[in-house]
Amino acid sequence: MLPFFDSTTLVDDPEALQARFHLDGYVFVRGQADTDALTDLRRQTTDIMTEAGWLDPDRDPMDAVATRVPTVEGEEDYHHVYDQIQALESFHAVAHQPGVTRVMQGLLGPTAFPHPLSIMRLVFPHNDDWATPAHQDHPNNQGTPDLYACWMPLADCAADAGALAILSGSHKLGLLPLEYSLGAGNRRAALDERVDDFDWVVSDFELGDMVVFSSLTLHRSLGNSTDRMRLSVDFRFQREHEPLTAGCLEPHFGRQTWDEIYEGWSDERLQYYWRDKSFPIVEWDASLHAIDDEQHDLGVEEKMRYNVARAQLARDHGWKSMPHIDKDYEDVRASLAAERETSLAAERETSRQGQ
Ligand SMILES: O=C(O)CCC(=O)C(=O)O
Repeated sequence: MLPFFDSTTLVDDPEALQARFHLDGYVFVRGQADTDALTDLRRQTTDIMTEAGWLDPDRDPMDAVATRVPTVEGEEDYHHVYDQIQALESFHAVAHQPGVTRVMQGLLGPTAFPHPLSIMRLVFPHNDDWATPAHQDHPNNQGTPDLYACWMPLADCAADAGALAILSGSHKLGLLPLEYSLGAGNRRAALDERVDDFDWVVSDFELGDMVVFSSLTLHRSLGNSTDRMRLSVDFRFQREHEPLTAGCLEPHFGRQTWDEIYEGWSDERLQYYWRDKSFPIVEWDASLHAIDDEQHDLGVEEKMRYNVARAQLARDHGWKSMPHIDKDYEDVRASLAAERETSLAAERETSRQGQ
């Protein structure tokens, strides 16, 4: 895979930065985010994970070495931890750091602001079936076409540690249809032969680096072949006075209210800050996110296979499993045993008739 084009030297030249963004559908810049703040956030995040028993107690928690079966968005084990992370002031504060604001205002102009919907990804190793598939953000977020995502890891993140890759120039393809996929969002873009005209690009990230991409740019995560979790944050920005869908103003997954999240925060400027801004709220169009029944059925099958593989992984490592994946494991084993019994009976009948 080719490396990112490095736009760090363009940060003080908004016109050149924007030109690069419009050419490639992304910019990658090094060393812009405050590394102390990111390290502090990583410490608080790994403390929560340690408390939940996710991490190897014999290793430095900051290494985030996982010792449990991978759990993913949508599962209670995941949300038990993620709900606590959602309430961290230091997490939401990253989107407002001066270094981040500088890049985002360079790209979007002086009214650029982050959506309060802030996302952290807790990506397990040994879990490449769940790597984020190639997709565009527009079907999820909708609203203004000039909605840009800013992705950064919470530690150095080599490409093979699950970094985010970009299909350079792919924003020019327009909006692509969707298919079911395992991985964050459960949707992938249906790629056609036109993508062969573009190159996937990625680089080893160092703490403080970020990649910013448009809501039509295809992006995906690479597999994580380390023993560490890949922890990263992604925030979405837009200009004032441009349309926005209501979901972008809610906490990720909507499991808590902002009042619950803000309990105990010290900086009031980070709370409800968007209420002073002006933008039209537009309907979220469910048809842009829909997949057909056949894709749904394929999804159920894929999820079942994934659960069986995870239940097997838990058994191989002696890790505690999760009831719903154990159930899929037992169901699949029972149906395989029944199939085997039926075919043995058929074989017995055939050989009896042949005697
Ligand atoms: O970090 C990931 O794996 C997914 C990130 C992503 O898809 C995004 O920021 O839009």
